[in-house]
Amino acid sequence: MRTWSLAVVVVALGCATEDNTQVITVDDDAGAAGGLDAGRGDAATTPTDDRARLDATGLVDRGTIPQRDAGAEGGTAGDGPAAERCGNGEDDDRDGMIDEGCPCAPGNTQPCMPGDPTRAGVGACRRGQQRCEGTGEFGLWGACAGATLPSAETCDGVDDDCDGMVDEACVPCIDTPGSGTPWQMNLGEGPRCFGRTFDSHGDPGEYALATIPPAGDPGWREHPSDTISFDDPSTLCGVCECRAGGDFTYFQTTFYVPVGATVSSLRVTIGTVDDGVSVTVFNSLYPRGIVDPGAYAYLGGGSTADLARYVIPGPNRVVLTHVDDCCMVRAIRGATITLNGMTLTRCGPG
Ligand SMILES: [Ca+2]
Ligand SMILES: [Ca+2]
Ligand SMILES: [Ca+2]
Ligand SMILES: [Ca+2]
Repeated sequence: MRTWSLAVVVVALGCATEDNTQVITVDDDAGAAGGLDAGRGDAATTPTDDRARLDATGLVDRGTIPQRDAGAEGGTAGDGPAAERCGNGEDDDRDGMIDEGCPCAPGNTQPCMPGDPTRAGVGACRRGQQRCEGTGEFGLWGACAGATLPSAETCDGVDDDCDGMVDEACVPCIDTPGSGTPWQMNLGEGPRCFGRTFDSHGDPGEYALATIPPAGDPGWREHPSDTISFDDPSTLCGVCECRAGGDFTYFQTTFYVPVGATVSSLRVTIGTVDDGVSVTVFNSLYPRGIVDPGAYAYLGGGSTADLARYVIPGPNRVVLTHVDDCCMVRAIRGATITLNGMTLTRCGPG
């Protein structure tokens, strides 16, 4: 890295003595190289090394390197590298060195930002600090340490590339923590009798005896079907009368909503269920979970009411509480979550 970076500067200086047009081209390359350095996180070590070598050869001539004809590039004047200015902690000429050649009082420090200074303070990007190195009356600015530079945008609620947009290009998708499948299943606590008999299968009152396991409960297991396919023998036969007891089985998934995305509708649809299911939404707004009055499906199947009002940016955990309230069938199949009319699928790579 040091050799390559130095080579660019030497080429720039060599051209500078011959042809101003060539200088413009090389200066742009140097700027791009500075960006790459920044991306790989080693920019902090480069400026000091290069600066020292340049100083030693007496080749520092900040007056000629930054020449630039913005008009010829079709760019807007002032949006590209300019002449290096002292004392601002910024790499004005984008040559990978900050305040190079600028005298300073040894021991002093200043905030600094490698690469594009306009990214500093935007999103995740933060300035670092550089120290004036040397002894005697004057020193030179050393490496910029501790800065947070732009990185590739990932869907995490942070503006990683510091362009002022959070999670741009991210779409809502299913991203269940610690699971290779969309759904996880938890068999819960087994059957219990209600002490009363409900009038209908999957009556909303039955779920009062259900206790949804926490997201990190060790009882969660990956469920192999993308849309749920559960069909086990009923545990209620001979234990509780029909609709007088229940065995609850839980299914959880988490979908992610990017900041800025509009959620106009959210429905959970159950293909078939015996005997019923309720849908609970958990997120930072509803850490204890919320069940809309329309968030039930009854014997047979069906869709919930629109649950969009409970959805927030970031992770949203959905738990299906399945109830078997009567011997002999105990099953649920074909569960999908539809957001803005589109069925949610797992988040793609990256
Ligand atoms: Ca510079
Ligand atoms: Ca500067
Ligand atoms: Ca992001
Ligand atoms: Ca961004």
